[in-house]
Amino acid sequence: MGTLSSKAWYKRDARVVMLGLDFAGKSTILSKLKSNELVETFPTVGFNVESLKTPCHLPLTLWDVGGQDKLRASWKDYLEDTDALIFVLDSADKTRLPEAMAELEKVLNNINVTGVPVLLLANKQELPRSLSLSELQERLNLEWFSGRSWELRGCSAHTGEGLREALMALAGLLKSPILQRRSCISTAVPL
Ligand SMILES: Nc1nc2c(ncn2[C@@H]2O[C@H](COP(=O)(O)OP(=O)(O)OP(=O)(O)O)[C@@H](O)[C@H]2O)c(=O)[nH]1
Ligand SMILES: [Mg+2]
Repeated sequence: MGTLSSKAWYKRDARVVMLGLDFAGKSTILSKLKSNELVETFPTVGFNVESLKTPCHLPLTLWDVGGQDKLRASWKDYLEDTDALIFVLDSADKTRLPEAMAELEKVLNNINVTGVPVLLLANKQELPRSLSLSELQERLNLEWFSGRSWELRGCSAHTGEGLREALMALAGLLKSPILQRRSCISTAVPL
């Protein structure tokens, strides 16, 4: 295990991993955040990664990992040393919501993300058929989030709406809870 100081995000860019089912819009979000452009995407095989800054200038490295079923077994490989997780939901796809929730539960149960803050991004909010944040919240099991900071935010990678606010929320999530978690680890592990 590395030392506390080598892991502290404030000594390097925060490492943020973005997961979610295929077609949720992760890569579209990443491009929109990076260049403010709406690009045509292809299903991601492997990952994309970009360096970004939050509106309050917090530097971060954002990993966008492919979400197709056969790729999900590799999600765990990205979770070590992660400072925050973003889980993207397709708000307009009610049919696949149970699948998305099941994958979210699995990720949150991964030992490497114990206590790591989570931003749930309900994407595609501009579509008229999309579920509202309160409808989505009703379907979450709040027990999955015990012992960690989390937020549910809506956005649209197509219009860009909500993305700036999402980054602000992410910055807020990154600020203190992770330090608590790290100091818990440092006292629990004999030096
Ligand atoms: N209407 C709408 N469509 C979106 C939005 N964001 C992404 N999409 C579309 O959703 C489809 C999938 O987007 P991607 O960004 O490739 O999805 P992904 O989550 O990266 O998918 P994988 O790489 O397979 O995991 C594309 O056709 C996007 O244009 C949005 O906010 N609104
Ligand atoms: Mg992708």
